[in-house]
Amino acid sequence: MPRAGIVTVAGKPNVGKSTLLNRIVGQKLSITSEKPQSTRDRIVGILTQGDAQMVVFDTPGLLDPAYELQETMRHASLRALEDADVILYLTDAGDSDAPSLVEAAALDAPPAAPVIHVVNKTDSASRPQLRAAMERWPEAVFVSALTGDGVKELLDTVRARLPESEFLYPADDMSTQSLRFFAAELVRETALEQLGDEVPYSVACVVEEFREDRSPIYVRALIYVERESQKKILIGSKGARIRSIGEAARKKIETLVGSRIYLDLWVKVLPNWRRDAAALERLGYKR
Ligand SMILES: Nc1nc2c(ncn2[C@@H]2O[C@H](COP(=O)(O)OP(=O)(O)OP(=O)(O)O)[C@@H](O)[C@H]2O)c(=O)[nH]1
Ligand SMILES: [Mg+2]
Repeated sequence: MPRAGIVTVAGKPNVGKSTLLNRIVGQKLSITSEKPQSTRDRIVGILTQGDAQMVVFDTPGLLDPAYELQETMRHASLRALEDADVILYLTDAGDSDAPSLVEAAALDAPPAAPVIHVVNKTDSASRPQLRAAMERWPEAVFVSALTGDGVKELLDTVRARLPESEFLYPADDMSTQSLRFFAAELVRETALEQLGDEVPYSVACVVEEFREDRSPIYVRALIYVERESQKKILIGSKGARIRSIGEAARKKIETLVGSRIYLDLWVKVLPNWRRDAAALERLGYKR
């Protein structure tokens, strides 16, 4: 009997969950950033190897929500924990004071699925930090999602915990989400990279048109910000910033899709969308 199941990657913001998802599926699917709170929704990546299939859920970093968008992010993370057959709880090797999953997620009771504690970023932690983490969590699996160190061993451990089941998706599927969705995420990632500290939190992106019947493929994307002043920053002097974001994002989308893209980018103001349930729904952040 083959094995198959949902593997949920959870943890506090910025511990490397999305980097690990990408490492596991061997493709850049989930956006990553040195800025926390880059993932806002559940991201699905599928790894099928031999007679085992892992449907990996990347999740938003666990935090105490301060506004509506963060509420929907927390909701997505909690639901992915409930749906899991196996949970990978990630912490940063540099943080040997990290809370447990139950504390980080403020859960009333431990989740039903088995939890594997994964200590990430072993490549950048100091020896004393690693020693402290190993003493505190002798059962943990130590990896570097960035270099791939320890990830094969982690996958062997996960495979052994998967339930016996037929595959949940066709063996060559990479995700359940659309290219349109990933294209929008790549535009948002590029905005995260190219903008200062504050504006990215106010950026959302939606692909309104994705026409594969044209060559190059025509993609029309809207970048939403919350204020007129942010729109000015995003566009930049004589449009320099938006052109630069567009060019870098186009290259990323071309790599993902494997063909040439024409990216038509627009910036719009949607006042205070992060705190507005109707606006969130329109932007695809569903409860
Ligand atoms: N040195 C090192 N850096 C890493 C590793 N894994 C992730 N990072 C870096 O840590 C930062 C955050 O990585 P992400 O994968 O975006 O983290 P995340 O947990 O998905 O973050 P949120 O989605 O914001 O919760 C990025 O700058 C990554 O390059 C690792 O194993 N080693
Ligand atoms: Mg992430």
